[in-house]
Amino acid sequence: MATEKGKKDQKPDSKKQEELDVHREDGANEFLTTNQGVRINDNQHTLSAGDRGPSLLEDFIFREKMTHFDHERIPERVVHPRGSGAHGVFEAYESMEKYTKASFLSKKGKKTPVFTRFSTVVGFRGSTDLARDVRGFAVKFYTDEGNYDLVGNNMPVFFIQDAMKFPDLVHSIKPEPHNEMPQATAAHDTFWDFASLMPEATHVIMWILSGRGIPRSYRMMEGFGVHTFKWVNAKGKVTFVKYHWKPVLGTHGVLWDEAQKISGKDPDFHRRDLWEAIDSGSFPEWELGVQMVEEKDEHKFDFDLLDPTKLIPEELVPVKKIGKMTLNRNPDNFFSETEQVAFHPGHVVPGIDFSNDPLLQGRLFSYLDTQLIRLGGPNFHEIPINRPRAPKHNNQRDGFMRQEVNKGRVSYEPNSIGGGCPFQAGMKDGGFVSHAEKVDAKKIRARSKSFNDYFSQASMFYHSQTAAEKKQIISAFQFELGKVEIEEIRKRMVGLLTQVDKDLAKQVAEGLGFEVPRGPMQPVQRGVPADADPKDYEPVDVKQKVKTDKALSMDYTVKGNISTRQVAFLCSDGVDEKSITPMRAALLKEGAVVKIIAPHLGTIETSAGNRIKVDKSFSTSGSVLFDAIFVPSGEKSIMMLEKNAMAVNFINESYKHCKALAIEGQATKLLKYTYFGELAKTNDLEEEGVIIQENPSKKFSKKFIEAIGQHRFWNRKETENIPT
Ligand code: HDD
Repeated sequence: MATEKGKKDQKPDSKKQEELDVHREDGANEFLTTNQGVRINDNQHTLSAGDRGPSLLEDFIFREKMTHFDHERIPERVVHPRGSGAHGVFEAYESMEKYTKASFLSKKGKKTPVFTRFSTVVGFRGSTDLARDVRGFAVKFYTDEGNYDLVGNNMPVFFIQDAMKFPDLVHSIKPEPHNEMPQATAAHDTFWDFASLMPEATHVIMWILSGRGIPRSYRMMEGFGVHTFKWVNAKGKVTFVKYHWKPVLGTHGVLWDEAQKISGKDPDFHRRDLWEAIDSGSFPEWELGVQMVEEKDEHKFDFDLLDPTKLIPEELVPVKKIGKMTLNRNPDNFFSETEQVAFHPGHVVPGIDFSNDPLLQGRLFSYLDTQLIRLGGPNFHEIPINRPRAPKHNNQRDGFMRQEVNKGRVSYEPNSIGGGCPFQAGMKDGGFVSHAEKVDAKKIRARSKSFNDYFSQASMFYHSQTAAEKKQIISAFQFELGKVEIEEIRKRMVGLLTQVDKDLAKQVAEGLGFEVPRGPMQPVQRGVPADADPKDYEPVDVKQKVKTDKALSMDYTVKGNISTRQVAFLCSDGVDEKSITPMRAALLKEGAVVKIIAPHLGTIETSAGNRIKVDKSFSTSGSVLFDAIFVPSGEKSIMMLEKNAMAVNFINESYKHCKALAIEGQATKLLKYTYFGELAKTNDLEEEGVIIQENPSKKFSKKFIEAIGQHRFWNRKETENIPT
């Protein structure tokens, strides 16, 4: 629930918000009514013949209520059904007029309202946030020239090169059709069967099996437009662009063991995290960046700019930051806003155009089409969250649930009766004109051979990872392929991995209990058209200029900011106030969130006899829901915690998951129950984020804050052997 304080902190400062205000409904201090506005006297009983008799058909109040309820559900999105959204604002850093005539990018400081929805792809609406998956990152800009939707993901590349394969991809990754299992995961035979036959998917698979597939927070993930788009300036000059969203808090992930446990402890972890951050006034921010390529340079790369399985390494084309998005208001109603928002890559404004990426071209059909079934007809643009801020006038009429009351006799064009209105807009009046690209070609079903390099960027991605990141990818493959029942599929997939990195393939194979298949790869039965020459579809090995790109490693991200990081204080009765108070003050000053975790809810008594409120008990919480753990001093408190298996487990698990830990004063007695207690006797664990302090000192909290700012200590040794 939004606190009153939180609500006040949220900023309804945009024109779009004012427009939504007209539609917002609030029952506070009002009478309960029917949908026709008739006040209801009894909302407890149906109308019946006597108090023990049958119900009467004439009960219009019951029938209306029940009918509405019976029709409450709409189809969930065919992909990306589970998501969370928020309102916000985009502010341009500078004019980009030289490259695009899009008005929302035309002036430094220009503000445009936005609505952004993040999502997982595979799981149903009620599934868990921490599934290993791609995350959707869709932004609707309510610009003064109409709505512009940037419908991206948290990974810059996609599974397939042609939209024709999208239904196959989605069918393979969704729960299997005979028994609808498993939920929200790619770890099953049909997906890996498909992936092992579609070598073009290898690159994105490397991303999904890295920490990017299990983000710490929606607020801590990058976003990408994926395709190459076109920007067009007022003179008609084209620049190719790739979009990047860079989170101000950095890009961070969790461990797979942690992700699985979070899914049990709090399946709404990302949803709650986004909601609470906005509610508390810690507004999430992303900078929008673009990689720009002049039209004449379209063919200067080792890969095809139209191929959505390729990225442009930042080493080759740097990302220019052009603005910032701040999400500053939670929706008032999940269904009306987050569920009914309809994104479409075809919602563009003058100055933005499409490239010929065959995946993008197919998307331009799919999104409008899907809203027709999902939102029940052609008038979904009239739903408040979808309405443009820019004036809208045309001759489209009628259809289910039409809300607009169009005046006049005219609903056609040209007309003389309506004075020719509404008019077509010339370019100077902002009329959209498609980029006049010259196309002179035969009508064929084929793909350019420039798309046939399937592995070199997958290798670049893998080789750009740190040792700890590589380890995580290897175990992710062992897990995912370990869930596959048909051995031939596992082997075929490992065969593909040999093309990425021989050692990767070897280690994955070891975990699966077989040797890397020797000799040439088995013939790939991948999608080759019936009469085509399979040779035309053979992977080609292109030596990329860029072998590694540090932007691909999450270790390279922004660090040091602990704002909104969740810190658990493990306490019990008798906790030392002198230990808690300065640490809490220091953390709050940096914007962190402190939660008191104790054996029971209610309050605990400090050693000074004061009572402090407990936020969560051990049984309703868990270390996986926190970024860092502090165990304050206090003799009696520690005596109670050492007998509490959940408390000791909390500490061990945090250590296992490479989190910052601070242990002060008498709390050091707990060390003997931990898996790192012995190590701490001989080694200084500070470098690894474990701050142990016998006596209070000012530097203590500083060191802890610095450790939390590192996010995780992935190089901590032998953590996987810690049983929790
Ligand atoms: Fe898609 C939803 C992102 C390829 C067809 N897609 C959807 C959403 C996101 C993406 C973020 C959720 C939007 C929301 O929050 O409502 N999709 C992508 C990206 C892709 C991509 C980044 C590749 C670069 N998608 C893609 C293809 C097709 C679709 C190739 C079909 C040809 N996507 C859809 C859809 C969805 C959708 C079926 C389901 C719900 C919706 O559109 O509104 O039309």
